[in-house]
Amino acid sequence: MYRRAHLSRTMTLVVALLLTAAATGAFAREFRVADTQNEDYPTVQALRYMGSMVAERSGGRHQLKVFHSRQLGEEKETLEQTRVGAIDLNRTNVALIGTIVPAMNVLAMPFLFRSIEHLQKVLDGPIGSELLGSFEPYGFVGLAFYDSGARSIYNSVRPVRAVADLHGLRLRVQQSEQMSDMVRSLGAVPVELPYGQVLTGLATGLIDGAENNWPSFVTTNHYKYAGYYTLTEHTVSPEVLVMSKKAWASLSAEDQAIFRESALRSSRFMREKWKDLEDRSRRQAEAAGVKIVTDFDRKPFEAAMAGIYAKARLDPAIAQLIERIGKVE
Ligand code: GTR
Repeated sequence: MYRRAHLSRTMTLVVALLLTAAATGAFAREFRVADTQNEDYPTVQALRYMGSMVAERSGGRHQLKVFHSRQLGEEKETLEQTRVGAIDLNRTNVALIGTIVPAMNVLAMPFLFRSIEHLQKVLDGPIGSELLGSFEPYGFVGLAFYDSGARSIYNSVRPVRAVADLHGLRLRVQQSEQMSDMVRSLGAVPVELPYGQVLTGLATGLIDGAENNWPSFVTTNHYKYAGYYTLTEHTVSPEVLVMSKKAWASLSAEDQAIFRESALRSSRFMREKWKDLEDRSRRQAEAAGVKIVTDFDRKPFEAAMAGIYAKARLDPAIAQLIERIGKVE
């Protein structure tokens, strides 16, 4: 009798402990993170850095397992999976998540930011925090932005010095309506392709070119097929790290703070790595014979975007955000 009572008390205690552990997220867990870039890319390094901070600060309870190089799929699909909680964290470009979270499209608006410094001011200030807080209705929690330079147009056909030179060129864009609209506004033909298909697209002539920052242009080998890079610097669309709301809810408040803080630190870490790779990539492309077009008038490219702004401003919240960003000094 005594033994049975003792046993049941022990069981109750065990169950209570397990429930507390579950409620406080004290169970050790491995979180799966998706990144489309290669193993050495600064975003992947930043995620690893975040992973070691999370492990250290949680006393080894939580780990991040980073899947780079599209191991979990292309950005569009991994985002859907993150949304439903099948992937825990995702480092994606704002242009992709902008198809789900409209405010992210604003960060991918052509010619909105005057410089990288302007972008950094916005991301590091109150607008950046507000934007990170705006993901929840869409199934995500925004953890940090990683600014990743400016994107420019490259192609294999001719040096582009004027909008007219783009006429009829088939340019790959990310799977985003806004990016397609942008290329169409310049008189080129947008071809929406996942990142992993661009190299084959260039090699087979399915597309004539694409647009991206220096590190992406070079680390993917696109520069071996597209020998003309025009410094349009049309967007400075940053990357963003999101967590699935489901995974977030499994963390205790204390662990949530650890994730947030580690993500923010990883964003500073990435900033340091970035500049160096950007310079090295540009030099590598130049050394390989890529013709860089810098002596051209950027104004007509900018003017061609009027339609995109008119479309975006149809949403009053977006119009207001564009205006606020413009006013950040
Ligand atoms: C890169 C970005 C990727 C991906 C890629 C693309 O600059 O880091 O996340 O969006 O561009 O063009 O698909």
